Amino acid sequence: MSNYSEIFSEISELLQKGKARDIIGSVQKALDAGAEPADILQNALMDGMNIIGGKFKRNEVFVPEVLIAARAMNKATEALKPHLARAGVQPVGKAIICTVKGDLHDIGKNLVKMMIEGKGIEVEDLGVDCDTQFVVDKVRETDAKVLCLSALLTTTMAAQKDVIDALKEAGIRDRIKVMVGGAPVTQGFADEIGADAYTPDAATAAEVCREFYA
Ligand code: B1M
Repeated sequence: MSNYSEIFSEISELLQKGKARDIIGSVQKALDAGAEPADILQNALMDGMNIIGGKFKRNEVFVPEVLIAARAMNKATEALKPHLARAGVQPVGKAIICTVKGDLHDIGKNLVKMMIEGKGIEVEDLGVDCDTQFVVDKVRETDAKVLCLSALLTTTMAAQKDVIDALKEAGIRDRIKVMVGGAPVTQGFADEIGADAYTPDAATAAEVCREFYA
């Protein structure tokens, strides 16, 4: 049991309730009390995010609650970032995320991004309606290990295949793991287009993504 379990529980609960303003004060309180930044990230913030992720998966909380918790997580990690950098805590690796060409839906993508960040992975968000060649160029330019493609429309699912085909054509398919998801996407579709993983929700996406950095 950590010496800081009381303040860590307080931070975890504030995160779950999405109290973005209060959480910064509590993170500072933990730092002032001598808690290690990495310990705060792992045992307070990620703990809260994992609890919310589990509840979301079981339909015990819904999108608005997850979004406000994610916003609180963002605020708290921003406050913690300079201390983490000083303590030499490096992200475990990098991932890229985007919504594919022709598709403007980004709520699910943003949730997946937050959950993956909650696992200590740095995520470059390319946004929505991402041109296939733009995504391929990004993969070539960065050392990201995982590419996450979101599609919400039956008409834009095909663009996930386009990205995988274009990566093959560019000769860089084996450089990156491709994860696909979004409401119309299925495991069968993912297998058909040669994706490395399909996950139905943000919490599972983060779990599976983290496994690629083992
Ligand atoms: Co759109 N839309 N929409 N829409 N919209 C849907 C998707 C639709 C199902 C509604 C319906 O008809 N019942 C339908 C698609 C039908 C189909 O193709 N099967 C639809 C349509 C038709 C359209 C337009 C064409 C409407 C029109 O203009 N005629 C248009 C298309 C615009 C475009 O993209 N080019 C359009 C526009 C919009 C808005 C802009 C108004 C808005 C988007 C706002 C935004 O995202 N900023 C919108 C919305 C909000 C929806 C609904 C209502 C909600 C989507 C959402 O955010 N869900 C949606 C109906 C519905 O789903 N009930 C609908 C919440 C979100 C958390 O879930 O995105 O599924 P979701 O993400 C989940 C998982 O799928 C998964 O994790 C997330 C969290 O667990 N996941 C991944 C997502 N990406 C992942 C990636 C992964 C792994 C998991 O790994 C890489």
